[in-house]
Amino acid sequence: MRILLYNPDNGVTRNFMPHLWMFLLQSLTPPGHEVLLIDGNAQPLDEAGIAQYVRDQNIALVGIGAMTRMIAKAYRMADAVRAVGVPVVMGGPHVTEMADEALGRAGGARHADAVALGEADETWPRIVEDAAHGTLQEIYAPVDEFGQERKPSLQSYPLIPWDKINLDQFNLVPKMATRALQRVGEGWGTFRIIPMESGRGCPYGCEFCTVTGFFGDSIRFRTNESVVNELLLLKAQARSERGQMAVFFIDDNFAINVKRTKSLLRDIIAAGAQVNWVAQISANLLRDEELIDLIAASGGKWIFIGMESIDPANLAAVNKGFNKPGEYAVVLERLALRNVYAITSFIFGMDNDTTGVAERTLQEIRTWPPGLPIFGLLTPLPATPLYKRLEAAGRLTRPKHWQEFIPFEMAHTPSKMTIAEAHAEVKYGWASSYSPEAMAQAVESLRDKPLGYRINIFIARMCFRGIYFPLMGPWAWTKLIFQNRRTIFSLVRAGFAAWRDSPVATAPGAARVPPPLPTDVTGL
Ligand code: B12
Ligand code: SF4
Repeated sequence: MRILLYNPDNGVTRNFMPHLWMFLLQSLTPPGHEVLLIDGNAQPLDEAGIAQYVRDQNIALVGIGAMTRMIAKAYRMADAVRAVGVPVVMGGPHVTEMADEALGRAGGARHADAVALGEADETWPRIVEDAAHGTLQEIYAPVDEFGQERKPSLQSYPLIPWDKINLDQFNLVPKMATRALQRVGEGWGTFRIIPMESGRGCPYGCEFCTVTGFFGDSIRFRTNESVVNELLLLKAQARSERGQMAVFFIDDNFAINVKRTKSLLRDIIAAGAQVNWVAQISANLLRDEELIDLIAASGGKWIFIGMESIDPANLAAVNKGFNKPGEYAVVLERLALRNVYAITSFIFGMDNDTTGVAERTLQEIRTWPPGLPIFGLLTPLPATPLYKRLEAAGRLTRPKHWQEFIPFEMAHTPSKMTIAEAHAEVKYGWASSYSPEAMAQAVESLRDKPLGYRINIFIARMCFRGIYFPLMGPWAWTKLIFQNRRTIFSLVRAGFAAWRDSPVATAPGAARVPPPLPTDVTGL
């Protein structure tokens, strides 16, 4: 049987990284079936396109996974597939919470023939076999023989054959530059960010988060050996194509068990399996200096920190009182000392927020080492404690906000400001943090660091800006480059100065050698 796994795009931004679930389920598919993957972020498709593809490729089962914000598109694509007579199974965080909606039991249209609830590692092989025999059930739940919910162990994690998967659609280097860049430094013909999990689960239960409900508070880890082997495979693959590979450890809280994280990082270092990596770690777990040393030594470059707010009252209200705004600066300084930087995520529209919250937050941010601040709005995702609280209080203005997804738009009324004011705060946060002046300031604040770090922060900022101000075409990029021409010029000038003073430039025949790209240019 030929199976298509499809992840819709969100219609706003392009994801820089493929979705792990597709590769994982592909690896867990029983033998005898062929699995094709389409990530809508890399290969955009519309309803007619997917219907045509399914017919042309003789697909017998389509699996669709989506977060809440992509679910409306996911349903439209599922409808198009079902209209050509091919069954659809859906999975992921949204349909796990809203299975009746997907199955048409909540008063609306039916979009899926079957729904996989929760983690599908153990149910997927059964789904495939049932589909092959024409006996697809409506609901697949991960339960044991007593009907109790069962969380898959990650101890026997499958090998994802990254070296055999065609990853062309996820190469971030433009095709036309591949040949030339293969010859630069260690090779930059390809650059991919690969999602990898080392563990699952987070017990903290922040009010707005789906994770504790979905993955449960049972924390599970892969073996160190399995993670290290996957890193070695990726490293070898990058070397063989004269390209670069970075890893995003998508664990919800990569250091949730600090002892285990340290042991993993030590094993990575011992095996020489370092690649540049990014991971999500909550600020309270970054108090440990030894952990930060190991992060830096094992290739860690960016740490995503869910700071959410600089107001302790806000944090307490969403059950995230373990975040201590007073220690944010110290944590960031400690990371920066080891040349590790932070993606700092903030939420506006929280119950204690008043107008001016963006500027107050920015005043703090400006005192920190440069990083990548991102701003969002408090969003009641289905089945979260936040959703239930707002629903009970009658504060949801768009209770089914996912049916008509509008980016950066609230679905409930904040307590101390209007919805429009909250939107204006987010806009202000992005515009001020990613203006040409702010970019120049971030680069300038690293003047004592090697050039690679300055280029790194600049490129990362240009890309992150695209989350709020989508950079969808060459014109948008040209305009952005023009606006930031002074910073770009200063970096190019510094690059040539460094090259001119280097021993390479003064060696005989040096004029024919292109300046090497500074190592760590992407930082990722
Ligand atoms: C990595 C990640 C991202 C990446 C992007 C995704 C990517 N390319 O991987 C980045 C950092 C960009 C990101 C951004 C956002 N994310 Co995010 N992200 C994650 C994270 C941490 C890991 C996802 C993952 O790969 N998990 C591991 C895999 C194995 O698990 P999984 O995807 O759930 O798949 C399993 C099952 O769900 C099931 N399954 C999934 N799909 C399918 C399909 C079929 C057919 C079947 C049978 C089974 C199945 O089987 C899999 C194996 O068990 C999750 C949290 C989490 N732990 O999952 C949040 C999470 C998915 N993100 C979330 C959110 C809210 C966002 C943002 C909206 C945040 C924001 N405010 O900006 C943005 C939006 C991004 C966008 N594209 O629009 C929420 C989604 C909640 C929801 N109800 O939709 C999550 C759950 C975190 C949370 N705090 O609640 N995210
Ligand atoms: S710490 Fe992060 S993953 Fe854990 S519950 Fe809170 S927001 Fe979710």
